[in-house]
Amino acid sequence: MKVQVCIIGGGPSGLLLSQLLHLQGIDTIVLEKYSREHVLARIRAGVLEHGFAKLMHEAQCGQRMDREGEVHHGFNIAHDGRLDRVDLHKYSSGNSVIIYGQTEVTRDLYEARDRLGGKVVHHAEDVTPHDIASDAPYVTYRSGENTIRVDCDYVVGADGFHGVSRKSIPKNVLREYEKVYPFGWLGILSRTPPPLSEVAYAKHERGFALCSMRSRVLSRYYIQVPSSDKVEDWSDDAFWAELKRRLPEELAARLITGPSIEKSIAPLRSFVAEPMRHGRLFLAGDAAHIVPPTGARGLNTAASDIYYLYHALIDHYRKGDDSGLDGYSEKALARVWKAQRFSWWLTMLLHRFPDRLPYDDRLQDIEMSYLFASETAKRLVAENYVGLPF
Ligand code: RFL
Ligand code: PHB
Repeated sequence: MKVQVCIIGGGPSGLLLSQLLHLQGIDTIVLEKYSREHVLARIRAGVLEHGFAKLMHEAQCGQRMDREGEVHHGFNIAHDGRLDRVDLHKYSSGNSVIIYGQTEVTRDLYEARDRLGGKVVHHAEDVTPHDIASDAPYVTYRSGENTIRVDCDYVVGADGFHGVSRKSIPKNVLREYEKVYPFGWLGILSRTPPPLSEVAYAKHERGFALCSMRSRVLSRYYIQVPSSDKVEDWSDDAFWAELKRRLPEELAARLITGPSIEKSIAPLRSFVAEPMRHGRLFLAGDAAHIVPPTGARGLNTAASDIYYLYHALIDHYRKGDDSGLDGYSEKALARVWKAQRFSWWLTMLLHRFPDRLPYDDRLQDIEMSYLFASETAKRLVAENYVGLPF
């Protein structure tokens, strides 16, 4: 089989790129290791930048997001028994974010791929890129007994943090930067109304907490837990009790609890791989970088990679201009590191670190009071939270 672009990974990055390229007449195939149901069962991002939403529209996938997503003009931070608000609209020149789950984004992309007859292979096993440093790369995968070869002009590695693409870049070329945090987020989804109309992050001496949502009737909550904790350690009752302890009284009193419909622990990690291109292989999204979820940047940063790559590939095929492809890694990484900085900063501000010094506690306190006393500080947070320009 021969395609122009072979995309490894059928998560949001891979599907979005294949849909955008297809609409421009560029032929792609998406190779996904798992089933569609498995991909759609992962509960992840909830907060989308307007730049991401624009790209979904360009991919002709924005209609349901417009109908069902909620535009939020601000978010809250609970600390020291009170609730403060960052007015995104005011401090980012009228911008906002959209609350629409990654599951729904992915579902819309799959449906769009179906409508256009896009090639998406599920259960693609042992996917392996070959000859990526040559002018004739190809990818092989196994389907049952058969090994299938896909010849292509370019390979895109959109196969997430644990994928194969990054690993196929020689070790002497790849530099990896990593910071692993000594805690994770235990998250639950519950069919209950959220306590506030906007997302609320909470800093508390027992640890971080987050009240988020997917809709007016579907809530998403997280609490910081030690890395050693297991999901089985936490009953729903224990989760709700701990969440309530970490929220200001007024907010805790508004919490409506119910059975969890999903419960999982996400480890917290910052990671960047450089460069994001080797020969004819381009990395995009979580395959190249991970942020702790605190700043809601992960999927949004994946979208900016896709934006740069999409335009670079159009320039290549339409105009024979390779400057976009040549500059991809540098351009994408410039924005990736800004997202890293913001996610790291918000993580440091809001979490309880097991090895902290009294000095660190005081710094955290002064950072928080400075944030809400300074118009400039609020502007910085708002500008990053709504997403820096692509
Ligand atoms: P994904 O979603 O991991 O998809 C990669 C796909 O590749 C497949 N795959 C393979 N396919 C073929 N061969 C192989 N060898 C393969 N290995 C893997 C996988 O099965 C999968 O389908 O990466 P992608 O597409 O780059 O998307 C990235 C996002 O998923 C991620 O950045 C976000 O979920 C991060 N994130 C958030 N981002 C935001 O922008 N806003 C948020 O509010 C937000 N909240 C979150 C988050 C991530 C979280 N977790 C669980 C880490 C909240 C949480 C709790
Ligand atoms: C979520 O709703 O899952 C969510 C919201 C904000 C974050 C991270 C996750 O920073």
